Amino acid sequence: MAKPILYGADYSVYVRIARMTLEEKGIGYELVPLDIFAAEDVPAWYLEHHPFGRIPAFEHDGFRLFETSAIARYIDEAFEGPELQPADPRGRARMSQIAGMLDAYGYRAMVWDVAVERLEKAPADEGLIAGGLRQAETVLKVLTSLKAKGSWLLGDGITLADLHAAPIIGYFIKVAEGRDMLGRFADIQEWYARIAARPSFARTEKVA
Ligand SMILES: N[C@@H](CCC(=O)N[C@@H](CS)C(=O)NCC(=O)O)C(=O)O
Repeated sequence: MAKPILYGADYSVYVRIARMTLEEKGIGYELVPLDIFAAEDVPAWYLEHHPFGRIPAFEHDGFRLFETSAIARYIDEAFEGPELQPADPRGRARMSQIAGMLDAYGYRAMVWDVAVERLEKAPADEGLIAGGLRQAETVLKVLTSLKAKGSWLLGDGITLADLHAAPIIGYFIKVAEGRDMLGRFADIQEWYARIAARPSFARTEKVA
């Protein structure tokens, strides 16, 4: 089978979700650099891979995909390696719910409104940060309530839910407010320490 190709940049949390999935499956892949925030417009050729100009986009043997959850599922189902989705319908539904919740309510608030705003803006918009923190707190509360017993979000086996959550929370805790808040959610903090110790996490760390 041909090596899959991922288009994107190592700073992106969504690219990291897809890369962690490839790493956990033990699949070699090519990362084609695509800096979506470069001063120049998104190149026309890339819009054929992702018409909305976001990263990542994925390609395997001529099969093209965008949307990270779809990419992660394809990687899990099309390749040999450890299974990263629960076998039962309720576990799968929970997995999709967690990824969907993080996409809809977690990503913008935790990554952009809190972390990017604090790290990159001077002066930072404190109202935006405060709103982001309020939403982040709800996300962490819900994650705590949805977390199953066991090492991982859905129980004893690592799944795509863990791989979806780790890069988003990893970005959130780049800033003190994020670290302080995570510290108030002991179960999620312990889970995060566990996933941050995976080789897939270290191997997808942004190169400085
Ligand atoms: N729904 C998309 C979201 C991807 C996404 O938003 N990626 C960010 C980087 S982490 C991006 O490309 N942002 C560019 C922009 O907002 O213009 C997915 O699941 O892949």
